[in-house]
Amino acid sequence: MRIAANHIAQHNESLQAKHRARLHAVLQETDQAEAIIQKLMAFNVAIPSWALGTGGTRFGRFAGAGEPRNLEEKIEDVGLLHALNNSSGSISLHIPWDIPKDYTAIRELAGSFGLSFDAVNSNTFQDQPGQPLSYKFGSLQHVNKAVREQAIAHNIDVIQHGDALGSKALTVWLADGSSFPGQLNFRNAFENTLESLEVIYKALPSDWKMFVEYKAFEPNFYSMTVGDWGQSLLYANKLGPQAYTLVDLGHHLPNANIEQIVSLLLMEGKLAGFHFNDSKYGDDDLTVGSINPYQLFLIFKELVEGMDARGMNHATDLGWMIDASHNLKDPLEDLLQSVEAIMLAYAQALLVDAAALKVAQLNNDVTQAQEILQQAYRTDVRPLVAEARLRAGAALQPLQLYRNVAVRKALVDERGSNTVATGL
Ligand code: RM4
Ligand code: MN
Ligand code: MN
Repeated sequence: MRIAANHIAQHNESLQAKHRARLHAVLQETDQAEAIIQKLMAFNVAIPSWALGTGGTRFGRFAGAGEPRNLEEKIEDVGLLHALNNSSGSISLHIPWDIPKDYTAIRELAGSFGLSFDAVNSNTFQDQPGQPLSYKFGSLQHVNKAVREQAIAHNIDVIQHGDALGSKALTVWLADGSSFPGQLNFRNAFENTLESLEVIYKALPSDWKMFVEYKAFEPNFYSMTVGDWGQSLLYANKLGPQAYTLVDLGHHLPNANIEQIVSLLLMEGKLAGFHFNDSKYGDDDLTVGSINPYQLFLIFKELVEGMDARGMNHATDLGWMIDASHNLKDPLEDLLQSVEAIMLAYAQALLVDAAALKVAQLNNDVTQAQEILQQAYRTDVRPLVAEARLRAGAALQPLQLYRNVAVRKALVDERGSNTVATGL
């Protein structure tokens, strides 16, 4: 299904007057509006191929209706999102959940929706049917070299799939670790993992990056072999200039100061991948901005400041991706909400008066520093984000249009109500 351009135009027309009035109000708050709108128009967040179906929990999975049945339909779904918001212009594949059969046809299909392929993700946290050796006790860390070699070969295979599609990065997230004290030797697990990553690193095309993603716990509950940003940074530094740390917002221990982590990784030139989601307890993978939007804003403030300090391009120098998936909402509605939350936090961060904040910091004016941040956070930037969409030919209110044209019903009519997308 594709959303007809005239549907978008009609929708925008009907909301135009209200939008103008709202935009006018924000323009009174800042003289940066035009620059912010331009940056918002350039900004894109990749959609993970595994978030287009309803996610399960370990207790069950309640498939939604009209879920994409194959990679082609997943691309079509991301195309819908991108048509609605102009900010979802790429898709991130998880292998082997989504193995492309015909690269040229898949590239053409994606191109017809204005989409490209973001980082590819390897999967050595599950055993696949017919796989000779099990990952039950880890993959790249495994005590048995043959298991490590199998996991290395899989990662190299993933690079090849990604290369054929035009991806430029491999994300390695490992479930490796231990669930009981004494189960493994920490140093050996680290050394095996590093040695395995070194082989994969050597297989990277020269213009590729490797993202080493950390996670504090789950599925292992005593130790994770890439458990925090310090460990990820150790691997990335030892591997070389093409290796970086990836921050997934849900992968920290409770109350971690993620904005400080982001700031220091950027300072070291070692942050390159980002997974957005929200959580209250652990790796909850909830809709971005649904639990703690202020924290999201603070993280974006550090991202903007840290990227500017290094002269980085906000839109292209970091791999921005949503990594959320849950079992209640329509996945496409959920993703529209996540992208919106990201754009809002980004716009708020761009609104921060960096020069005034610097003065406040140099004067130890704590009250004023807080005022400056909250002034930006409390400004209603929704009209700026909507204006960026309007100018790009997307919808003023993506979710509203999605519902008005009954996208899900059309997908159910096309695909049926008993479809199950591959993924978690
Ligand atoms: C992990 C991690 C990875 C994602 C898998 C599905 O917790 O966030 O990025 O690929 O889940
Ligand atoms: Mn992740
Ligand atoms: Mn996760």
